[in-house]
Amino acid sequence: MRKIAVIPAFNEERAIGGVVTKTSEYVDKIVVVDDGSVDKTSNIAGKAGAEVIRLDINTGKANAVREGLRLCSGYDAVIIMDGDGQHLPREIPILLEKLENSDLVIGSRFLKDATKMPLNSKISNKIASLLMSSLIRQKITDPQSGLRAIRGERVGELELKAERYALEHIMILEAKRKHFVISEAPITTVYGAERSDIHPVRDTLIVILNIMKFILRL
Ligand SMILES: Nc1nc2c(ncn2[C@@H]2O[C@H](COP(=O)(O)OP(=O)(O)OP(=O)(O)O)[C@@H](O)[C@H]2O)c(=O)[nH]1
Ligand SMILES: [Mg+2]
Repeated sequence: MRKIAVIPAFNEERAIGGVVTKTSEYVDKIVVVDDGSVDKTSNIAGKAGAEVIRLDINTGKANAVREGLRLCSGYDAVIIMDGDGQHLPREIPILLEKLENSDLVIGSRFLKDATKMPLNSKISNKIASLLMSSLIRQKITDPQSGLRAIRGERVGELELKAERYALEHIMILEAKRKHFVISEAPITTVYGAERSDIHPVRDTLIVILNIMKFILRL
């Protein structure tokens, strides 16, 4: 099975080297997408062995992932993971195992011990979970999770008409509309000193707007 990982990374010079090195144990190729980082993210990712897509202007996580997915044809499994070190590359095989009977596997922090998750994240995740589960009529415990696996032959069916952090939600909605088999796998998320680029108000509004556009097929 040929496997590729797509890692969006924006100003992640502290973590990206380790993420690429560890991930390379589990996949055949790694694509890091860096759009407009002002630090050494691209350099470090390249030295660690990743193919780097470098865009000059920051376009957001959704666009970064879309760019990375363009390089995934010919692979049987596509892993998408964060570049900030919050995901454990050694858990990739857990997702790949689930992918044998699914088209999209979402790593869920709530199927494992989530006690270390900050309270605001817990609340926003719970609300997102209720909303997304009712929209697709299937229980999704962690719709915002960035660690996923997609069956390679189906990746091209996803348009991913999303902006910034709406990517995760829109991917689930599009997958359901295209009759993907969606499942979840338990994963760990590391909460440490990483900084988040999320602007709570702006990014929540973008997510809501993107979901509304999807439902109205705009
Ligand atoms: N290329 C690119 N990557 C991005 C962009 N925004 C976020 N990312 C990456 O997407 C991943 C997740 O972003 P975070 O800001 O950590 O968001 P999160 O992990 O969902 O949220 P936290 O729990 O707050 O950390 C990280 O690897 C970021 O570097 C962007 O505009 N461009
Ligand atoms: Mg993060």
